[in-house]
Amino acid sequence: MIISGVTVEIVQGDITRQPDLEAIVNAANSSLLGGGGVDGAIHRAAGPELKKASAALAPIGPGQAVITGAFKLANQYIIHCVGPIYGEDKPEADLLASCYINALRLAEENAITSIAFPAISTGVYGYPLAEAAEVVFRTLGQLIPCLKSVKKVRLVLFDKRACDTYLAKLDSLVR
Ligand code: AR6
Repeated sequence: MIISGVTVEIVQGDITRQPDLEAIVNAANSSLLGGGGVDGAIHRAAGPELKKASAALAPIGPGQAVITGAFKLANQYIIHCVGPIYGEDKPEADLLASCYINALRLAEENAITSIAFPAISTGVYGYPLAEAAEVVFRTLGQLIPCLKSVKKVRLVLFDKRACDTYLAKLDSLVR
């Protein structure tokens, strides 16, 4: 799908295996020391140097984002976001939207042309996938016309159910 000259892709896959994109986004926690889920996969793939680089930028709160190199990964950058814990960090939708806003702001500041996002907060942090997808599409719809350097945004969903949920939500929003 192309919106205002920006390609938006929805794919099923692993965020650590997107070698054609300049930046990937991590769903981290405030310590930026690594963890489970996407965070664990990214830290394993990037190697121990990542922990040193990211921990030096900690702590960050829900909705905030910081950028590091990608070390052993094929990408150039990793943008670390902390999503809201559903039911705890409020207002959840605004904090989740801020992750996407701040990640894209950092991408623009670093002249990044392509970026992959996982479904932030929808694992350990418990954000219902369809609800998160609505926030993601609404936020991207507002931001994309303002992007200058970013030309490709890939939403990477780990399993088929997540991918189908995103596609169904998108379908319901554009109807
Ligand atoms: N590639 C893409 N998506 C993935 C991958 C992967 N390799 N692995 C999991 N997902 P989560 P959160 C999906 O829990 O909810 C960590 O411990 C997963 O199916 O990784 O923001 C951090 O350190 C889900 O849909 O992130 C924090 O403590 C989505 O990615 C906490 O978990 C997000 O799940 C953050 O929780």
